[in-house]
Amino acid sequence: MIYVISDIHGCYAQYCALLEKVHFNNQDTLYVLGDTIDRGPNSMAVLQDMCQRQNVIPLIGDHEYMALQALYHLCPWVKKEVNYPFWRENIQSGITCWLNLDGGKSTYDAFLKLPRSQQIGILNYLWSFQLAKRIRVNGETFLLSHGWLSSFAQDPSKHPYQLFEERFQSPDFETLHYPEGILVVGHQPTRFLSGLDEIIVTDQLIALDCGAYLGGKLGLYCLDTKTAYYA
Ligand SMILES: [Mn+2]
Repeated sequence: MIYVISDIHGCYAQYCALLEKVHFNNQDTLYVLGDTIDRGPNSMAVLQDMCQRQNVIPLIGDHEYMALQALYHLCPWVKKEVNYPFWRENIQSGITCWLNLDGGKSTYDAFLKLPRSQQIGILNYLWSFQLAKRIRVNGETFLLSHGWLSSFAQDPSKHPYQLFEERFQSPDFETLHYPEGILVVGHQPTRFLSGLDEIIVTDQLIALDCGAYLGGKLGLYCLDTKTAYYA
């Protein structure tokens, strides 16, 4: 089975409960559509579980993007060890914002407690998260991304920085139209769209973020059976 989930935000217990609920095994694939970390209680445990599973495919969200930059600058010892290029020099306000407003402090504290070899492993793992993915399931095309995209096609003339930030817009459901397939996103809690902590499924869109870190639910959706699961 092919499953999608988003915005785990450190809610490790609910993440484990969902995998157990669907009897997730080596024959299955889980796409994680970003914002695995920050705000919730146990971000590092989520990452440490995901990175050990070959059949969990991570996509990047704005929280991984912020963490990559902030941790790179806050932890000078990692700079010699990690192999991702960093293009922003002056990000002090971004770091302050991540730590104080975006729930990065608990992620940072947990990161500092890891042995340095594991810190490097986590950063390289975060850097491996893909921007977006197009998959086919039972004859249907699904476009997976953390957030809204102006176009699903990647424009090679764009700076990498722009390519990242484009993925982190909130979907505009009024004007949504992707002829290439059904857009699957997180980022925007569904309670702010429908008033309910439930996965939204339409002809064109699947919105997954059921506000786990807000006291809502963590949602998991099976693209094969079109079934939603919650924890
Ligand atoms: Mn987000």
